[in-house]
Amino acid sequence: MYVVLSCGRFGYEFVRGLDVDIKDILIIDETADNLSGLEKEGFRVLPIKTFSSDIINSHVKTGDQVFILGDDGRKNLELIKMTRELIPDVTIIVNATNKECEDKMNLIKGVVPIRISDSVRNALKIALEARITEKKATLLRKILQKAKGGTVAIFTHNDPDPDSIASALAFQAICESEGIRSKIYYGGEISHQENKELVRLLEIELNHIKNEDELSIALQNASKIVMIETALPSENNVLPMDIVPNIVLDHHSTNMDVNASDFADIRSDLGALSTALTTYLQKLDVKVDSKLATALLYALKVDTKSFTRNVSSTDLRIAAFLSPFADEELLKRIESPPMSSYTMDVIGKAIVNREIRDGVLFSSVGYVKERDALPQAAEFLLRESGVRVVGLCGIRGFNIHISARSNDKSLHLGEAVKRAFSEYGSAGGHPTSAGVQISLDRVKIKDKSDKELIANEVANMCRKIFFTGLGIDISTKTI
Ligand SMILES: [Mn+2]
Repeated sequence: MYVVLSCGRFGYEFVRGLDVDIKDILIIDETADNLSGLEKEGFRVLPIKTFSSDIINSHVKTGDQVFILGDDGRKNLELIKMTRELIPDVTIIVNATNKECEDKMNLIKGVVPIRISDSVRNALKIALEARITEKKATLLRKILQKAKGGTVAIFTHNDPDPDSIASALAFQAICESEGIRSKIYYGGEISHQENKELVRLLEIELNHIKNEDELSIALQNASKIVMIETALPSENNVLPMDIVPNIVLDHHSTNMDVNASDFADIRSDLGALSTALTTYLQKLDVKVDSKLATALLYALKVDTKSFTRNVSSTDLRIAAFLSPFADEELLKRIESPPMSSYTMDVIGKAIVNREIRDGVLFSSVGYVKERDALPQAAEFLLRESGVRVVGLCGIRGFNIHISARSNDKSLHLGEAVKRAFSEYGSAGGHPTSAGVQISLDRVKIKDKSDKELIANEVANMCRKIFFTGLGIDISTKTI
């Protein structure tokens, strides 16, 4: 049996939500008026004047599940005590109306306090959010209708990451469902192996803007300009500074004013922009196919570090929505892309040449044919136990490249590398990954045709700067 002692404002909804046969629920309350509705719905009710030991004794038995759902926390506490004295080992779920009551109730064994008011507030919040998204989605549809006949130009940020690629893809799907042509543009390059694999496996069509001419053609042909995961023209995107985009969608907060002529939605409450785009897809009834779902889910995973960082309840809800549509096999292949045999060779060389001092690993591989091999090898080297920072140096064309990786939380690798190398070339990056590029002219070598000599000189120079820059003493020999 389920016995409800006192119902309160939200208790009625709570009772209706219980996933049990309603004939097994008995509701006893001092407010008789409220009970008639429940009685009509088939619940067993018992209106009383006031709670007493007699009433509890004759209606509650050991083994019953007791709910105390009144609005008055102190009264609920008294009811707990009264019930407990008569039936010591009954479990009681109780409405803790405030923190003070909750703390007191938590001290009593077998009592589970809940904050019904918080649940209601959350439900209201979700309902309100849904309403706002619906309004925004309708507005977006209206705006896009005006772009019919032309091509919507969707711009991601430079070196697009999975979140911007998936979000752009979702925006394209919205355009498509409205019967509008669109093209996705990006500047910089698609760098990580995983990102390349995402684009390749899902056959995503992205247009690379390589120069001013290509940009002006793209802009001339655009009926609407959309910015995805980037909010300010010219900042980390190919758009000119003086342009006002029609639509801006981002999830990074910015101190600057976001300027959009038609529509802007900056969702800094979300872990990934893909979450926001998925809610638009839902509201606009756009079909989410397996390709799109896979891209969006992968983006969500990357941006939230597999749901461990910056993740909101909305992100989780959207992930749950996407996962049945996503292609698990494809997702796996994107996450661990195959390594080329060339990269394997570079890794082999990097392992042989490595030197480790105080958890800092430096290695050098001389001339490389594929630049991507360096970051992949650097990442691999970081897996060695005890290693916290990796610097891997290679030469490509007329430039020296260093890929650096770190798992040391007390270090900002990008800053460290910048301090060490900025006087030689360009250097910098993120807390856990960084890069350096130095022109070969900076290395003083007599015989410029002797590649082996050049590689040795470069390795010696970079080794010294790297170790010293990270505060490692290189005067002593290592074994
Ligand atoms: Mn993102």
